[in-house]
Amino acid sequence: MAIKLYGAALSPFVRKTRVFLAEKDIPFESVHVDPFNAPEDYSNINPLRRIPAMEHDGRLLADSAVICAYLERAFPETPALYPMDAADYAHALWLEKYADYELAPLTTFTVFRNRVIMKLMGKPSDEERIARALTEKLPPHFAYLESQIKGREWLAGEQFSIADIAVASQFANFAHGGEHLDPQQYPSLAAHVDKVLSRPSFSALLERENSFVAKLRGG
Ligand SMILES: N[C@@H](CCC(=O)N[C@@H](CS)C(=O)NCC(=O)O)C(=O)O
Repeated sequence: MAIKLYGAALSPFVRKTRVFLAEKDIPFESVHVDPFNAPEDYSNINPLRRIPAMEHDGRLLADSAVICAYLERAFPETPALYPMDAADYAHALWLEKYADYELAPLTTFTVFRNRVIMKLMGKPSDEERIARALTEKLPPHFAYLESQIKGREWLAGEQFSIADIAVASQFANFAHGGEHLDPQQYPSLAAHVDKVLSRPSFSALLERENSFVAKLRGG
């Protein structure tokens, strides 16, 4: 049975799963769900009412990390997006978690939410909160990630993986919020994020997202 992926453009977690599916060349149907206005019965699909959620072969799954882990096992004939080596595998999971739970509250739920979602809702952006994130909270995370990618081609192991997807997806929201990594301060990380976001799997999604966000932020 075809895969149904529930979610909306601009969510870093939905983008992560869409990129993951595209990299594996797995066909899927996108079902639009606005998490702030989801139908009542969406609770049957995800009891937390968050996006993304997925349906495959009568099974319902929620959470981008769970969905990607499932897809890796369910489609073993597609390119592997988790390293084989145990230590590299653990490191990929660590960096995915780091992106989802340490970067996301700042890059997405602070910068992006205030500059884009608040604007969509006709509400003011909390620029003080953004300034604190940019000057105090984000620099240690950027320095750590710079140390993880410096001198390497990929964040975990020797191949493109879930770690690269999860980290870059948060930086896409940071950019939608009008912020970018300083290439002088974080040269390896900035180059890596640009490289990952330029892959066809990301750029196909970002082309449409960028024009929507540019219109919204410009108008
Ligand atoms: N850990 C979850 C996070 C999902 C998440 O927070 N999605 C946001 C959209 S970016 C959402 O649905 N928010 C609505 C809510 O929390 O009520 C994942 O990786 O899927």
